[in-house]
Amino acid sequence: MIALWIILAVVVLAAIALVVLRRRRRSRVVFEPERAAMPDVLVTSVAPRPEIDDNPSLDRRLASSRSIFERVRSITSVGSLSQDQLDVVEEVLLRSDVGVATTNALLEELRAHGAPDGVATAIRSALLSSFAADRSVRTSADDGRVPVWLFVGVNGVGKTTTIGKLAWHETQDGKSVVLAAGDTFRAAASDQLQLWADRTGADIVRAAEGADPGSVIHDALGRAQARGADLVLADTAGRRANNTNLLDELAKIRRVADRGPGQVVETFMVLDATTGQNALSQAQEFLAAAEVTGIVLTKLDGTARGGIVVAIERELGIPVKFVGVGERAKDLLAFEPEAFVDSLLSA
Ligand SMILES: Nc1nc2c(ncn2[C@@H]2O[C@H](COP(=O)(O)OP(=O)(O)OP(=O)(O)O)[C@@H](O)[C@H]2O)c(=O)[nH]1
Ligand SMILES: [Mg+2]
Repeated sequence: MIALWIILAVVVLAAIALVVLRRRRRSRVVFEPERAAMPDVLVTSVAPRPEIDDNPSLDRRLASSRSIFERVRSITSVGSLSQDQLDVVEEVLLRSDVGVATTNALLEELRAHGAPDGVATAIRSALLSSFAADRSVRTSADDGRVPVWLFVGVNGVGKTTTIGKLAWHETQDGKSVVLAAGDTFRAAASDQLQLWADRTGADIVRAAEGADPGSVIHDALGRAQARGADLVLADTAGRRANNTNLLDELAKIRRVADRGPGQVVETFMVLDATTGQNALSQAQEFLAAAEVTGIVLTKLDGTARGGIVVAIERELGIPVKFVGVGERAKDLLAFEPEAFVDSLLSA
């Protein structure tokens, strides 16, 4: 009898469990929202193409740096300055990356003598006095040797792009140029330089990934001499397994480039302006390893705060010879302090 009751209870419980499970399953059904009807025509109108300004003015290229100086441009009073106005000048100059030394020198001058011709004029002469006089670029070597421009700098600063832009400028000028793909750290580096060679008609010497950069430079010099080329532009790697090797390697490349048919007439250290004061500390390391004769400051079109040009020249004592203001061939300018400072300070 008890066994009968137990069987009955089990049957009833099983029936209840079955009903509950079915309900649950039903409640888990996902209802997909109705799809929106597809439009008959996917693109109804074509947006107008953005206007491509082939040769934007310096003001437009330096827009980000110019905006920092806006507050001092708006101080139009002449004579002695109020403390508030001095504070504005200090803040703007520090924000612009000109550095503490230039900022303090100018503030002292403004406190002592005021700004008889206006603040913009006072800043203009303070900034211009920080620049070196000579920024000529050497294009010929001694005794009929092949002139070499060597490019050094950490990765990503714009060495290869700068070489491409200069190859364009020089070939436009009627020079025959050989590019030496001395960055053998990764294959893509040579491919990137090859694109510039194709674009500009410059000759290129390259080797497989991992090859000795010195031998690439050596071969490029041989090619340049055989063909009577006017200039060799030598790319280098921005990184190695560790940085000590990189600096050693640069010194070695330099020795090779300066031997036999070649003569290094310019060593350009390429710095990225958007890295601000970090660019300065980076530069110090390279200065020790390579005899740098000029700086190329790239990416001044970006979020850079143009004052870094002033700090670099003042603190490193090496002239900025070119500035990069974009990614295209035309976006490399010979650096002219007056035009640059006027662009920052003109209304
Ligand atoms: N906006 C802007 N971008 C630039 C400028 N110069 C270079 N670039 C960009 O910066 C990036 C890095 O440039 P690269 O020329 O490859 O730099 P690199 O020093 O050769 O780098 P590694 O070969 O890695 O050592 C690229 O996307 C360039 O297009 C410039 O003046 N303005
Ligand atoms: Mg490169």
